[in-house]
Amino acid sequence: MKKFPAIVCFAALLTGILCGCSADIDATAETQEKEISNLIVVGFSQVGAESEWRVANSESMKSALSEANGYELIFDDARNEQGNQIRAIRTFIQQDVDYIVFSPRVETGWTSILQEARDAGIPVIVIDRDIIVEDRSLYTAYIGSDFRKEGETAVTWLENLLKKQGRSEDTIHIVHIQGTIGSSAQLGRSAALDAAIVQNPNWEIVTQEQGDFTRAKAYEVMQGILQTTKDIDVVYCENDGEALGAIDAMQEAGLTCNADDGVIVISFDATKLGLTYCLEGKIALNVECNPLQGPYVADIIQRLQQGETVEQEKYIDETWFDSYTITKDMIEGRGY
Ligand code: GZL
Repeated sequence: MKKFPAIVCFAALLTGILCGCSADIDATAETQEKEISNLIVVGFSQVGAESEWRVANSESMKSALSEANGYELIFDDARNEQGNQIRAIRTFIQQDVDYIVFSPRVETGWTSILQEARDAGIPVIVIDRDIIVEDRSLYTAYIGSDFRKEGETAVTWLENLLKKQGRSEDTIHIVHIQGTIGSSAQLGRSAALDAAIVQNPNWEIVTQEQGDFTRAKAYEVMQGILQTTKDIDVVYCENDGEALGAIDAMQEAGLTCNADDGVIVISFDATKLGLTYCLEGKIALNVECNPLQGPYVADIIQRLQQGETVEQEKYIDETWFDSYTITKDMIEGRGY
């Protein structure tokens, strides 16, 4: 909310009450109460609650942008619909929040609503997944992951494992379960596998299915695949939820998921649940995708409040884990 000195607000409120103006005194009082509160009002449009990763991301934002830290956070769950995100952002504009933050479900379709935010003079911070807009001045900062790099980490690890196993010339049958189509996480992770297929002519994509980053959908599509073939060497899942769903279906069909003598399952996110499957050997490789972006967003807002300029793109450092080196302590020491 745009701020007025407290004494001015109080005087206006007192005048309104004394002259017995209409019923909008309550609204005036409430609005001015908020403005007197001096909290930084942040409207946050979250994609949904589709995965453990997403839940951790929401928790990170809520704890960083808490009232105790000087914020009023207006949190909206878009239930995995871009239209709901656009409506939420428009509402934030009408509420004249100080900042808009959103994790875009998909990369495109944001120009118009971001122009509305700019016309209203409200800075926008994009987190997690990236967006594609011609005019990058439409948003102030992006903080998230380099998804193509995550995918390249995965395919390089797979090339090295197959070399170690003496399978560099073997035909490798790969099932590819993609995340939400059009999201930068899916586009980056898929692009890395597509490029690796060109580099490794002995790698064969058995099928490419949409798992939408959920355990339930991946279980369903993997069940369908197993009706047609069990000649599978690798399952490349674009997040932990999908990996768990695919493993559920494969184990029900009698397949073993293991890097040495079973199906090699590759996953992304490195949530505690995903890393537990790694410790059990069911997930061979888990590439980290860090959801703890709340503190980064708070830092960006504080710097903007001080009139500083901030870097427009920031990728969070990330690592990877595999079933050969993961330990229980490593898992217990993690923040999500
Ligand atoms: C990646 C994030 C993805 C996660 C999934 O930054 O957008 O969305 O990999 C989540 O778990 O659903």
